[in-house]
Amino acid sequence: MTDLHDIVAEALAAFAGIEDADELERVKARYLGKSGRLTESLKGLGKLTPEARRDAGARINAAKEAIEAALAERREAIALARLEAKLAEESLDVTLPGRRRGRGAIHPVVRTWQRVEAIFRSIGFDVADGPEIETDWYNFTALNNPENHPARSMQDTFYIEDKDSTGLNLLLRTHTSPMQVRYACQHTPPIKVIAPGRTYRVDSDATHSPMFHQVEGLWIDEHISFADLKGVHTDFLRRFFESDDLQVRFRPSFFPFTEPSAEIDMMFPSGPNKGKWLEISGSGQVHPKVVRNFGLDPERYIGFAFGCGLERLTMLRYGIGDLRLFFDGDLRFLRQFA
Ligand code: 2U9
Repeated sequence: MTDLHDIVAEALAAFAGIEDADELERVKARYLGKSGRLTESLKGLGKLTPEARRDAGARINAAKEAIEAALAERREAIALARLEAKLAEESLDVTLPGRRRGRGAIHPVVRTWQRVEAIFRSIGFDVADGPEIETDWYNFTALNNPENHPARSMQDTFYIEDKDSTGLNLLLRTHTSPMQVRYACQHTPPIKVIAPGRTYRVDSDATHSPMFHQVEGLWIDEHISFADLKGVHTDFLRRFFESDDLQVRFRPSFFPFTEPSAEIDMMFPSGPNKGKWLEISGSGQVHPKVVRNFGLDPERYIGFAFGCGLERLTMLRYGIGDLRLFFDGDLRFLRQFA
């Protein structure tokens, strides 16, 4: 029994150098395990007298408690060291700037949309809004499109399979004109309104996208003329392109909803497009049949309308050569307008 002190001293010394929790448990087994040194000592107790056994038993227990206390202390020290190492590894640098949500930006076509609205509002035009899913009455019939017009075909127009509650065909509007039809049916002249928005056609190549944007204008009053349309449109283009010397010309054309109709061309006084006539809008006097569809007398009221692509306005303003850039979602392109 004299070696009990040695066993305890040896166990304490062995535990002291251990840094690893598994290694500590393995070394513990050497002293407290089934065939550990202390367990072996207990086995010798049977050969002793009852008094000697009680005395030796008490000393073995004291030795066991001393080893267990040292073990518990070491376990705690190892766990603490592990926690400290982990905390040091994961330490936060509170001086770093916080992570922010990326800041969005207005799409260049929407920028144009906003500019167009601001310019027309400043000269007394209201801005109409309306549904992108339309009936064929508002999109085609009210605008004097003949029943067999090719624009009505499935090749050119996206139709919706469902019909509306009154059985009318539904489609994605092919122009923003139906918004003006709705507006004109709900207001009395003088009517001065623009209708900007998304439009849809079955068309997709380098210069056409199945979804694109238009702005159309409508002015209905009693004593106005083509000169008023030309004045308003010229003023709009000069302000939009920030060029007082920009020139405008009208060329005869045809649209089912206007008669007479005209294409509007413009020419920059400087820059890469200097001296070139560029097509920018369509326009005309609103067809008498269309005026009648608003519930107005075409003998009394005269209307002027124009229509223009927002992508085209944006490309000419910023010198963009490819329409697809607007719809690819490439941030290298879009960031230039942020
Ligand atoms: C009503 C009556 C008439 C709007 C008009 C055009 C001519 C025109 C095109 C230009 C380029 C569309 O984006 S584009 O492809 N538009 O040429 N639009 S007159 O006429 C109207 C509108 C509403 C009630």
